[in-house]
Amino acid sequence: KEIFEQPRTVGDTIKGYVSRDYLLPFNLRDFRRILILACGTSYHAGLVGSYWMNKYLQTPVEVMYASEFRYADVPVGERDLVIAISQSGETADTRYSALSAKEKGATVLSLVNVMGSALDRESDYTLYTHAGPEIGVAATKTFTSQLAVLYSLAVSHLPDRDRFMEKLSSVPHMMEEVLGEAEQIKKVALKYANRKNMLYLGRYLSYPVALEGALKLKEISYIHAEGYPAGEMKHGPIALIDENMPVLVVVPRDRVYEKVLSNIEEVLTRRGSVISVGFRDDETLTKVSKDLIGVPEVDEDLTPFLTVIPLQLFAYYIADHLGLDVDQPRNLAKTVTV
Ligand code: F1P
Repeated sequence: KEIFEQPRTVGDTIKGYVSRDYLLPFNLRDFRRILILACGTSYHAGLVGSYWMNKYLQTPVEVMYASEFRYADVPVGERDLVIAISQSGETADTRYSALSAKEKGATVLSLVNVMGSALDRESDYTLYTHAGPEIGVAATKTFTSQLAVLYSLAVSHLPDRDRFMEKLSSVPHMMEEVLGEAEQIKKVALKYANRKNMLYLGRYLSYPVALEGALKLKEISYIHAEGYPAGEMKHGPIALIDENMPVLVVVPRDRVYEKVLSNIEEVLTRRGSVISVGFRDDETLTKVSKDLIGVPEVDEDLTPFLTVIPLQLFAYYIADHLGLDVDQPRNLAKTVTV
């Protein structure tokens, strides 16, 4: 249900940012550095956000797992902006990382879904995702709403910002189109329901999407899945590939498209089978993939909004087929407060 709500929740989130209801009293470019801290799915959203910010802000942006930041002696100071991302606003690692950065003089801007949550109260500034309550333990709809806010932030200072926001406003409609393909995605997913391992690959903006897809499969289907930057494959994971290793590749036609095609060739040479998530009607992909899940063609910046949906559904349909509780997966808590 939450996966299917995304066109509305992303639309609700975008509205306030398009109309400039949520204005920050500072410019992101005034900071020496931006440090994004988060856990789990929120971390993956932060990673996508960092690519957008690097592209449009020209301010150094780093992303770290909050659980690592807490113990890593990262120097932080007054000219740093910490963006702490958390659906619940209660995740202990994210909260305590933000608090320690604040004590050292950094400005803390939190991005939360739950108004009045601890992180909301403890931060200097808060921006909200308007995704509504998320009951499923595995985060889905908050991921795409977090993306919407991060994109809005990355382009907020641009003279032609309105043009970028207009493009963002077209996303919910395109998400509907992807969800309209749910039955086809289900058919593909069920072919892989009995697998024990999967590899998810992507480059550039599709790399965090691959990480997120693999996390969803682990969380709700209990299938071992590894997300990896496609270009790093030859530095190790390529050894895993044989006819028993399905490789899901996130490959929209973007600046790294040709590169990823050559990564797909590397997989095929080793008899791996490729499931690709790319633009529909991509004839080259049809030829090299065992299965192609197509999404509408979109500006490369916005591809993560669309390509993540088939990955969420892929994990969901497999988990459901295996008779697993998709909302309450074993061993997981919605909010990790210790
Ligand atoms: C972070 C998170 C979720 C994950 C699970 C455990 O939560 O890792 O992404 O799906 O629910 O916690 P949050 O800080 O975004 O609330």
